[in-house]
Parts: sequence; structure tokens; C-alpha cells
Amino acid sequence: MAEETIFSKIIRDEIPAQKLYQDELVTAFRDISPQAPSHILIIPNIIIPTVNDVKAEHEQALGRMMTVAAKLAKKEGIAQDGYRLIINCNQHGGQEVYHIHMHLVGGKPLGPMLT
Ligand code: DGP
Repeated sequence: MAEETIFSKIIRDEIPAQKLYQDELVTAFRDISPQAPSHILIIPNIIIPTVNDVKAEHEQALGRMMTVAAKLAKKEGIAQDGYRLIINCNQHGGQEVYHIHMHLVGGKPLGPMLT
């Protein structure tokens, strides 16, 4: 059983977060330290620590993360101009929270992708 992070507490409403969406598979909420006008995190409700831990049985939740990203981008009004979806993995990827999450970032022109 993978270790819980702060994100499990957000899923269960045990700590506050600006939740934008939740269903049986995924949860979306605003990032605590936004890097752009729209910065949303979309996570599976089950704990998958990193992309390295992804298995076929996770495909439904991971696919739902994409459809929710598309819906929220439209809702945020950033779909037309565009945005970026990012999943960081492990140390070199800059991952800080070991509960897989997709960053939905937009609302301004974004800089070069790799730093
Ligand atoms: P990453 O570096 O990809 O692991 O990104 C982790 C993100 O999670 C980072 O942008 C900040 C965000 N974050 C960390 N703790 C919290 C929290 O307690 N609440 C919210 N809303 N976001 C958090």
C-alpha cells in the first residue's frame, strides 16, 4: 500500500483546498502556489506515487484525468488560447508530492518547456 500524502487529505476534505471537481475516480483543485493565472492539479483518488508506478488497471483514472483537464480548461476560459499539462516524475522531474498529479497551467503565454 503506497504512503499517503497531503493530497489524500484534500481528497477526503480533511484539509482545505479550492476544489473544482471530484468524482469516483479523480479530484481537481487549485495549486497552492500558482505559477500562472490558472494552475490546477488533477489527481487520481487512489494513490499512484509516480508515473513509474502506473499499471494497466490505472488507465481509467488516468484517462479521466485527461477528460477532466479538457473540461476544466474550457471552464477556466483558457482552452482557445492554450495551456500546458505537466506530470513531473521523481527528483529530476521536479516531483515534490508522491501522489501522481497533472498540472493544468495556463492563462498567459508560457515560457520554454524545458529548464
Ligand atoms: P510537483 O512538483 O509536480 O510534485 O508539484 C506539487 C504541487 O503541489 C506544487 O505545485 C504545489 C502543490 N501543493 C503542495 N501542497 C499543496 C497543498 O497542500 N494544497 C494545494 N492546493 N497544493 C499543494
